[in-house]
Amino acid sequence: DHSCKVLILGGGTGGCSAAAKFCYKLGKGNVIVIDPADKHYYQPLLTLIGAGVKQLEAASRPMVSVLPKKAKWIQDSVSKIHPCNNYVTTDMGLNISYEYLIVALGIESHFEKVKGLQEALENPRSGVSCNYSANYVEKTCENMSNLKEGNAIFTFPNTPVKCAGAPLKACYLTEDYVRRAGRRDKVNFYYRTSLPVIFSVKHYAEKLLKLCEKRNIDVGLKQELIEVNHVTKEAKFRQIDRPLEIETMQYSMLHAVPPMSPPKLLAESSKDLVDHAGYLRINKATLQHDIFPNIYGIGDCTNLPTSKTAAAAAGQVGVLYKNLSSTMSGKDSSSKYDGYTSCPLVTGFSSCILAEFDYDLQPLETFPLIDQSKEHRSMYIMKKDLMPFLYWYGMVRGHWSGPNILRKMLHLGQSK
Ligand code: FAD
Ligand code: UQ1
Repeated sequence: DHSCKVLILGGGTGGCSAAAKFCYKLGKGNVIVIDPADKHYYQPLLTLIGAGVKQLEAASRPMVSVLPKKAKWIQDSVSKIHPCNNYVTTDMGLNISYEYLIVALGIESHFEKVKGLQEALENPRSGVSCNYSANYVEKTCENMSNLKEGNAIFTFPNTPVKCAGAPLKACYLTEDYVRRAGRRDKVNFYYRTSLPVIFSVKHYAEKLLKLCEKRNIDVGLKQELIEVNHVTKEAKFRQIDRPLEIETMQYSMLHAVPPMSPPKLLAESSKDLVDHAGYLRINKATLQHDIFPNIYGIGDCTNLPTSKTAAAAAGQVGVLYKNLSSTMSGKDSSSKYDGYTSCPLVTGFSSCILAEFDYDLQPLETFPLIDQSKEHRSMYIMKKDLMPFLYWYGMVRGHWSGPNILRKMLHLGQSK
């Protein structure tokens, strides 16, 4: 069995970035990362892979090449955390003890919770796809090119999801594709979300709604996809407020986003680890666990009340590093996370609205000279070409903690 100073559960966006920072600080032999996956995914690229702009291979690299060389990688799944005794157990039966624990397990997708969805996704001619899975993302692109007439439907489930803009991006991109292909008048577009709003930040939501109006995308709020029948090509929706009202819609193309949930092992390990919904219970400013001071959390598996994105994890990793370092030397955590998150809302094949905001759902934008609530070609290029570079060469190597410093530099002499 193993023991280490810093144990990191999950080698995704948050876990890998945190591992890089602590390996610089502590050197070889002090950091262990546990993750069963062969590959590390840069998930934000999946939106563009679904649209056929990038190839699937560009979104992943072998886990071994992305994790820091000075970290020890144990390729296994964590099955239980023992927070009172400072060790974890894995599927293969290893016990790994730690002085400090960083939980970065991400969020789970549950396709099986929508009746018929799994079968529809597996069927190559169903017209159903999902950008959230490497297995089903390429079907989006195939379905787009097969979309000649009828209804194209895009859904958002009745749970928190990662990158809350991604379901809408899939809709905009498909609409742009069909328009460019000269078939726009033969296809009807429907965006169906469980949420009461199109986007949680009013400043951007207004623009996004106008865009839907202009492009003739029908927006339906508070509606949840509950069933897919890929033989009859029907999708069933339930009104969130009136659960007995079920609407059946015919589709030619369906982009379905699954309900998501926190990793079950958190709540199963100890009720003290999680909040009422099962997310890791950490302080929203310091990222330190509410009950266990030697545990920190980062990313999608936490209860931080902000939108779950890689950009948010970038904003968190610098704060986590400073505060856990303080904890290690017996000091109080003093660095504070402001809830920064960002969502590059791709609205077409050469346009993007860069939403950036904080815990209060107020815009917290990096670029002072442009109106970020409008569509820009520059923001599309940033999303497509600059961000992947910043991710692979900056973030996962421990050199990118979000645009905080950049924003302050660009705003020198301005009020915000
Ligand atoms: P992840 O990166 O998902 O990592 C979790 C890791 O935990 C995985 O490697 C997994 O294998 C591992 N794991 C799971 N269970 C176990 C276990 N039991 N034991 C050990 N390891 C385990 N973000 C943006 O900022 N901008 C975007 O434009 C954007 N677009 C997106 C589009 C799509 C389609 C998707 C799917 C996501 C998008 N995101 C975007 C969100 C972003 O990818 C996530 O928020 C980010 O990856 C969260 O990082 P994380 O470390 O919390 O989780
Ligand atoms: C960001 O930091 C980040 O994480 C690496 C993303 O995820 C891919 C983003 O999409 C964005 C927009 C940011 C913020 C960075 C800048 C330069 C505004």
